[in-house]
Amino acid sequence: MKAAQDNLLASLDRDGFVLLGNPVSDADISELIDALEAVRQSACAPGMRNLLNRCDRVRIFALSQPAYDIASVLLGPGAHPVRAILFDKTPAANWYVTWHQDLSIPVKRQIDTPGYGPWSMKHGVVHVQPPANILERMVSLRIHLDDCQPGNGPIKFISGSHLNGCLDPGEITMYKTSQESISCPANRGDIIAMRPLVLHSSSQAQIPGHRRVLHIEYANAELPSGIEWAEA
Ligand SMILES: O=C(O)CCC(=O)C(=O)O
Repeated sequence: MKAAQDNLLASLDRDGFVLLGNPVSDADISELIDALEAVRQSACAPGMRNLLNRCDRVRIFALSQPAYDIASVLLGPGAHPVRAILFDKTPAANWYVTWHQDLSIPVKRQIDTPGYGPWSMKHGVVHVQPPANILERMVSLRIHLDDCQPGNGPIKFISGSHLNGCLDPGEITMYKTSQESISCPANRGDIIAMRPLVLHSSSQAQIPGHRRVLHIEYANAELPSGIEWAEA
């Protein structure tokens, strides 16, 4: 058990992502889908935000086995969920994302502090870009609610790109041109754990249908100067 946990953490630390095969039961996936579809307002949007607030089932899931245990293994005791987003690709919203790192965190209010910024507002929640050492104390779990095969626009990663902090556009280009990306298909019930700083992107789906991924971010870092984590 301890050896398996060490291996998981070693892969995440080396590559910036790791696939966990099928830790979520079919019953939990079905319940999540039902709860998410009940709060969904538009089939044309690429996803839904603020799900820790908007969907009780997501909040309960984020705080229970297996998700909470995995986050605790990867971040240590004190890990807590801070943001949950549903990403879906459908014929009506068949989007792609270019190579990027996830650089902003949700907080309760703006308190100007050296090293923190820019500040922004996303769907009514204050966000800020913290220093890299805060993002290094975070992990995102991508819970696959549908099979996501090569034709469904799976996420791609550039392995090891999380090891050099927040990258500028020149550094991102350097990674893109000098390193092969790794596409990460997954099945319903699988979880991909990723560091926010690993470069990731995804293409449009070639096969129409749902590609629902519940993305839950966990943190285990104190913020300075009275800045407080929000739950979004
Ligand atoms: O689900 C995807 O394809 C990528 C989503 C994304 O850009 C992100 O997690 O920041």
